[in-house]
Amino acid sequence: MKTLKIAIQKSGRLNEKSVELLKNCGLNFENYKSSLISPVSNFPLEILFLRDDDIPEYVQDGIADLGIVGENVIEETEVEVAYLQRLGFGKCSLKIAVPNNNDIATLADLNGKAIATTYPVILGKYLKEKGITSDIRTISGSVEISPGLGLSDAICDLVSTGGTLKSNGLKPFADVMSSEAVLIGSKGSENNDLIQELMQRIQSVLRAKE
Ligand code: PRT
Ligand code: ZN
Repeated sequence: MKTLKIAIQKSGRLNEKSVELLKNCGLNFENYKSSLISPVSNFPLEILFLRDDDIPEYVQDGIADLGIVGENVIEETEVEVAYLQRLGFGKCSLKIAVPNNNDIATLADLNGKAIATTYPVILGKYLKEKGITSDIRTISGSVEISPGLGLSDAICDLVSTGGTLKSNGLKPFADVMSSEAVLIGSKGSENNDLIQELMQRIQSVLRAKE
């Protein structure tokens, strides 16, 4: 039978929980930080360690059969993949936040305002749906310092505890999307017997945690 490939984050917020989940499924593999690919010794599976941003496309293109990644990354990259299972970790929400002292009171007040984000696709769709026209400024990181530097009037970024917003003098203003880590597969992958087997193991690990 063909060996499956699953792509997980190499390092970062989802790495540890992804590795833990696979190990709890009874899969034996080495988790060397230096290797990009690790064979599983007791299941026809290889684990690919990647930047999270690359995971949706690898799965869409069938280079990996499965992937574990945040819903926010899937939505932003606009790929066609099958959502197989919500995994209950990596929970956060994408929010618009504004400086504590500001004159933005309603969504309509964002018209004509500059919003800094690393999520221009999701934010663009959200604003369009609400009939708002803002100037979306795409930056690659440290979004929270942008209003303080005078680079934007608001931001749109992921929030979990809210501590980062607070320490940068910002407050949450609108919820754009909520997100958690999910198992995705290439289109049609639901029908593969090995994937079914793996999904059953994942589901029983998740049930045991409830
Ligand atoms: O290197 P690579 O590209 O793989 O990783 P990355 O740096 O792009 O992503 P990483 O590891 O930071 O996050 C991976 C995924 O974790 C995200 O895509 C989300 O699905 C999920 N996640 C959950 C979060 C957070 N919580 C989170 N709080 N991702 C980022 N943050 C950041 C946020 O951007 C902000 O800077 O944490 C800060 C806010 O946190 P609080 O707790 O202060 O609110
Ligand atoms: Zn990333």
